[in-house]
Amino acid sequence: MKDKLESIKKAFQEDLVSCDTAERIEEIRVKYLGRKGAIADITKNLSSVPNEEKSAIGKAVNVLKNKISETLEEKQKAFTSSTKKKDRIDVTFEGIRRNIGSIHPLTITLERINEIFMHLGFRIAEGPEVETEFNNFEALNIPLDHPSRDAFDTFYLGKNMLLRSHTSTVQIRIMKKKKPPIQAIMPGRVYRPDASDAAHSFMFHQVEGLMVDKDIKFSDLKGILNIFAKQMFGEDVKLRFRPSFFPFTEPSAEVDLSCIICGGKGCSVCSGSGWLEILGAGMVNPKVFKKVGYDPEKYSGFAFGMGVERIAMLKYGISDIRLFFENDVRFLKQF
Ligand code: 2U9
Repeated sequence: MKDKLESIKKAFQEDLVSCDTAERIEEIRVKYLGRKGAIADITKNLSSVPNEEKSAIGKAVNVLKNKISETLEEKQKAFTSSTKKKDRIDVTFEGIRRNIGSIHPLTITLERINEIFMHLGFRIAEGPEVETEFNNFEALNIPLDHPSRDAFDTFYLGKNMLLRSHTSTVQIRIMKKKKPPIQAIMPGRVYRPDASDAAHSFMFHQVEGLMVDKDIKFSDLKGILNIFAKQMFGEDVKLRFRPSFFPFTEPSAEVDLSCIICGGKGCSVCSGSGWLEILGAGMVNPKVFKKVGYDPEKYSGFAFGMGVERIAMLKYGISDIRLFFENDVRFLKQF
């Protein structure tokens, strides 16, 4: 009987090595402590043990039974706490909220501008931000002594190269390459070394537009810009064209929008005038056509330019341009 007890003890120790899952712990418990297990089997056979040995063997069986039971309980506890820590999934636990962000207000504005002009038949054209002096100034009839060509008003990069100060360079590139008809808008970043304040940034975004063909008139420009203003700011807005001067357009106009806050009556946003300046425009100067090899007797065209930040500031009531570039989530998440 003693030998049998020893062999049960040995078998149990061997089984413990593979005791690493909840199922295996239960299997071993049944094998040794179950109704038909090894301990039950040896207890049944106690009657055949001589009386003088019965008490000692009985005690040894109990000791082994308790040892097996304690060991399995410890294994069970260790296993439960390790699965709690690592592997268990608490389905009632609140999920991790991912910060998915939102579309930047300048992107929303730019995409809306693009969409309006695309529906009017304009294509979208892009070009490089590093440009030649010819494309940025000379081709646009901007003379050498013009203040915008001063080193304080343009980021020069080296001989004849600069960071474009408007996207008009893209119009020049298209016209140098392709004959009319042309109907396109040019969105993109532009650079001017202005000191930063609520209204100025050394980098901002423009959308310029160009339409060139036979018989393009100022009334075509007015029609297109009126549709744009109504689709961007609402059916009730009006435009006002004031005579102005730009070297690249003749005649030229600055274009005002009836105040979207007061409807034109006069308020603090429009400084009591009822109007907000939103863009510049005009008929392409014949001198510009000559620079790119177009015959100004044959073709005419209009052009316009607007600052995307200015449009977004008016649309959303934003009073400081720096907010667009500071990446403050408290600002950005409102759009
Ligand atoms: C070509 C010929 C003419 C584009 C034009 C303006 C008037 C204008 C400003 C608006 C606010 C620049 O962003 S802003 O500071 N733009 O007033 N832009 S006409 O005229 C062109 C462009 C290209 C070949």
